[in-house]
Amino acid sequence: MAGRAAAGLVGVVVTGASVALAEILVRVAGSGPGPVEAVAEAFIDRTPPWLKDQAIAWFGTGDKAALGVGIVLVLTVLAVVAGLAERTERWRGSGVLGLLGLLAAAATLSRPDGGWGAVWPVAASTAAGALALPALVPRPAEVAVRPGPAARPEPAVRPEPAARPRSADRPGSPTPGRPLDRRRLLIGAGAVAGVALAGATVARVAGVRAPSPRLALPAPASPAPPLPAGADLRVHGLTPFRTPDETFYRIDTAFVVPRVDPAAWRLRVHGLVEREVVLTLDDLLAEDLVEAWVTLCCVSNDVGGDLVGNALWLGLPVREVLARAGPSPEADMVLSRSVDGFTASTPLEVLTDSRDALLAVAMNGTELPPEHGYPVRLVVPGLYGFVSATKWVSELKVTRFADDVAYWTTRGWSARAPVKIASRIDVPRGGRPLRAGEVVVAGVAWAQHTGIGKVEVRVDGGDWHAAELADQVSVDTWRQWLYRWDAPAGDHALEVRATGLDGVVQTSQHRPPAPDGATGLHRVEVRVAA
Ligand SMILES: Nc1nc2c(c(=O)[nH]1)N[C@H]1C(S)=C(S)[C@@H](COP(=O)(O)O)O[C@H]1N2
Ligand SMILES: [Mo]
Repeated sequence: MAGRAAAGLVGVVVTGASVALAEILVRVAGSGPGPVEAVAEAFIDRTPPWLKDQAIAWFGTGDKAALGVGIVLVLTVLAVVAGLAERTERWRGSGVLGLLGLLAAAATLSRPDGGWGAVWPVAASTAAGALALPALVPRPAEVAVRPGPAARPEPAVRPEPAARPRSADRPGSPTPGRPLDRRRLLIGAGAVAGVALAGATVARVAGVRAPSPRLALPAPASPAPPLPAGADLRVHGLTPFRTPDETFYRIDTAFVVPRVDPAAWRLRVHGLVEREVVLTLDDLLAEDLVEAWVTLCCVSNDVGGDLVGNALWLGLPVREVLARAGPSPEADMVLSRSVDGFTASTPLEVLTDSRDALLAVAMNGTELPPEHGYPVRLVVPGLYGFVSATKWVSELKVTRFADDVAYWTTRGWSARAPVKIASRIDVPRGGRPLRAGEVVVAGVAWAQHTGIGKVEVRVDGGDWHAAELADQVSVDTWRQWLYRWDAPAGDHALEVRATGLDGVVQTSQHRPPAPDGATGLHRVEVRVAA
């Protein structure tokens, strides 16, 4: 029993040390994804849409942390299996580690920032782990058959087993010889593993936390008009008009946020164009930049959800860059690509009309935070993020919907996805009972690139009542709304619906996010005390 526990423990220590070693080697080599990152991202890329939706439903934007915990758990179980397998037969556990290494190598090969040159750290550390395992796992045969000072024939009658300790593997046993060496080795390996793991963690955290180089952001050639005083109704609990970077939702397939060197950043515009264009960051920053408020929204946002935010963006209109490249008449789509391989399909006409479709370099007055696309991302008013808002963008391919398919489209989501009109109740949000009398009902509504014309509230399925609207900033941003409700005691259901400036009324028909955005009315149940 103790032997098996020790074997399992050795399996975990050796596997952990091997993974940590690979992570350190990757960091030292300075290129490619670490094995954990590669496996996580390869897994994310192969996650079926229903599972992705379920993950977002369960964990929200904590889905990556959940995946990380899941990977560590699975790895730990397999490490114990490796230790136990090694105990039953030499090299069997090494085989398990080898399979794990192959899996990590395959994942590394499949990543856009991976490839053959990035595989050696995994290969080397897997080999080290596979060699260490047989040397460190205590095997029952070696424990039971300890060669004495001289070989003795087996006595016909075995001595009482309890008469002497059978195993020198026992804690505190002073018996010299192999088992003690093994324990020393084990302690040594544990120490190495601990140091390696700590090193890898420090490197990882330092890499993630290190501030991105500041950019010499120019003043906007076309600044956004000052915000009207009435753009924010300043109601307690109501989502502010401007979403601060720290609370702006984050959705992407990157397990580890890509770190892009601004000096090395290039945007390549190619495909069905008269001439290829390559832009450096200095080129981009030297242009006349436009500032615009744009509300960004995720297609996975369910009715009443919070995968939506509004920020002030600064960037170069995409149409300027496209005009320089000269799209061919047969082109109808731009496939934008990020350094991590993510792609989005955006209709060419949306990127060439007058709207503020930007190659953004700043968010709310400063550089983009790494998790929101530093140094450059796309922001396109009116389209869900998965078909427009490519972060860490590195390439614009002018093409046709008939010829190219984007990341999420190959996973069952639409190729085209304009944002659907939506409205949300922020206060009250249920829970604590309300006091009878005037209750402020308030929230936000959005219909990007159309604009919100009207918001209405109804109680218990009764008549619709017009809500007050905050000042409109642009047709590309959400609008706060407020309704003063004279609340009678009892249980009530509040519902909200919006109407666009084009007269289209938000539908009450409930549909899930896949394949092109949820519909239905947000409903909040409240209890009003007498
Ligand atoms: N490189 C990259 N860009 C991406 C994504 C991604 O997975 N990878 N996700 C898109 C999706 S689905 C959305 S909703 C927006 C979210 O942008 P945010 O994280 O800045 O809010 O980014 C888009 N850009
Ligand atoms: Mo999204």
